[in-house]
Amino acid sequence: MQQTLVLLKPDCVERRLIGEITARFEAKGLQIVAMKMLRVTPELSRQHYAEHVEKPFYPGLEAFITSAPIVAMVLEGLEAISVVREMLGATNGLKAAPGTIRGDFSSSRQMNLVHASDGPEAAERERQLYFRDSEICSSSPLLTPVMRASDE
Ligand code: FUP
Repeated sequence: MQQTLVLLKPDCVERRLIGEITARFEAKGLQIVAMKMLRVTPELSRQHYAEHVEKPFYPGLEAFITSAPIVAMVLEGLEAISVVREMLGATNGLKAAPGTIRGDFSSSRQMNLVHASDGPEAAERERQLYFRDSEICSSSPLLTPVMRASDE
């Protein structure tokens, strides 16, 4: 079982796609174990995008991610990190395959609607940026036996 950190970015919130995109994750069988709306500060942006801070596109990225509220969530499921990344599609909405979230809803490299952790280390680091341990609400959903075999 894995957990991954997902952000519904300012464009997702402004375009009122929170419900539509969250519904895809739930329909897939991922469980929301933490969720909150917040405004990303410049300091949080620099921590979140630490690997990009020195890149030429960073100032525009920071202006965008701090421009309006976001929704942060932790999703839990089998292979959740790679499953969610596949559901998002390529970074640039113009290149993302149809059927993926970015492929279906985004035509932009910057305004690509959703962030998701790209590996186990990032997932743990990013989860701690947005949530305290006490905010994670793990449980055993009653639906699990009708969504996958017990040995999967
Ligand atoms: P991803 O892992 O798909 O979220 O993408 P990256 O880590 O490569 O990039 C982080 C964010 O920077 C992306 F959401 C889009 C943005 N970005 C730009 O705005 N311009 C660029 O040239 C590259 C990335």
